Amino acid sequence: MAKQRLNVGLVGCGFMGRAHSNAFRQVGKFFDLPQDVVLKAVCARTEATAKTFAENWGYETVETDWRALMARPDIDLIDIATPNSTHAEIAIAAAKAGKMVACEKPLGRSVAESEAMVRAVEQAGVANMVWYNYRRVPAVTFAKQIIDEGRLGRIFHYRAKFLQDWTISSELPQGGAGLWRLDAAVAGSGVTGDLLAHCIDTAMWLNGGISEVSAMTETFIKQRVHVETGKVQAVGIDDASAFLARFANGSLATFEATRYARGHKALYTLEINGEHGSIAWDLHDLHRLDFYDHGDTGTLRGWRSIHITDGDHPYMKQWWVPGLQIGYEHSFIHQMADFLSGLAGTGGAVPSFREALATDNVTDAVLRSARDRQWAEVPAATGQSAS
Ligand code: SOE
Repeated sequence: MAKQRLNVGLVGCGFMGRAHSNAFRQVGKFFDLPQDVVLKAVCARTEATAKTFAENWGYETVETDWRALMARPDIDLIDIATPNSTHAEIAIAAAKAGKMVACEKPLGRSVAESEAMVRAVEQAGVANMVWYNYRRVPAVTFAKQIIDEGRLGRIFHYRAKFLQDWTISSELPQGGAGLWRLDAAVAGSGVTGDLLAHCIDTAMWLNGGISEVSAMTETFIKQRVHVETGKVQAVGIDDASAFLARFANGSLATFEATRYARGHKALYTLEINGEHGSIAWDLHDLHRLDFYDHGDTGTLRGWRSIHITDGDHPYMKQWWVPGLQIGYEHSFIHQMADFLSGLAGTGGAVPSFREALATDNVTDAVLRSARDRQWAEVPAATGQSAS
């Protein structure tokens, strides 16, 4: 039977535009899905950029204004891989045009933007997802299975860190390609929305909703030249952010993210301690899950490091033979595979816009708490999916 075609219109040609395009190209080759993903159009502000990108990845056509994609009947899914300040406008226009929407994280720059985006996709009834890709690293998905099977028992502690060091130099400007992450007007926030958002998404997926937080943030370099104005301007983002949290299930947590941890490039780690066992995971060794089972015979008890490369491990039978590893880019492919199988009603789930809003409610409470120097409540999370 001929497969349905799902025509993608990508907006944005940076790091995430490449990660998403790779997922679109690979997903149908490794997963048996009811749709064929077609790279229909790519949009960038300059034609030359769009054309070079289109030639490299195999997009059929190019646009230089994303609005043109909305008017095209041959586009089914709008994929947003642009800086945060453009997410809301593009997503809302896409929903109004009846397109499915996939959006890079975080959803909006603020809760208000994210709520408007949720309203738009829900009113239009269009499929939607946010690229919180780390859920789809097989070891992290396997951690979810272990927790859901009750192997850890009651959870007492959740600990997560996301450490980088790429903004330590005061010579680094703010604004422009990549460096828009340092410009609060474009990014919304600093490491809270960029890095902690990943940790929070994974945490709530694994351990349920977060009810309150107590945070501190710091901007170590308070002025930087702005690429667009050429002037030295105040830096409005948080360079580092750390918070204590209580989950709705009673467990306690600590979270930390920074771009000033010299020597760490992208060290995302998490550890969960429960009544019967613990698990730990580290992005630098992403194909391993460390597991401690208190039910083991006393003399043999100890942390085991499970190589998540067996055909029985999540997603792994789609890849190579047992023992051979996969990497970062595969998490995006898995997310696309789940999105497509979810569309076909065969299960699978992704973080929807509504779930991503729950993450934004936490990051918003983190920034509020840091500003007010007191505990902040998180509005009740709704819509966290079970898978
Ligand atoms: C920032 O350096 C960044 O690229 C984030 O924007 C991504 O979401 C994260 O996965 C890696 O780090």
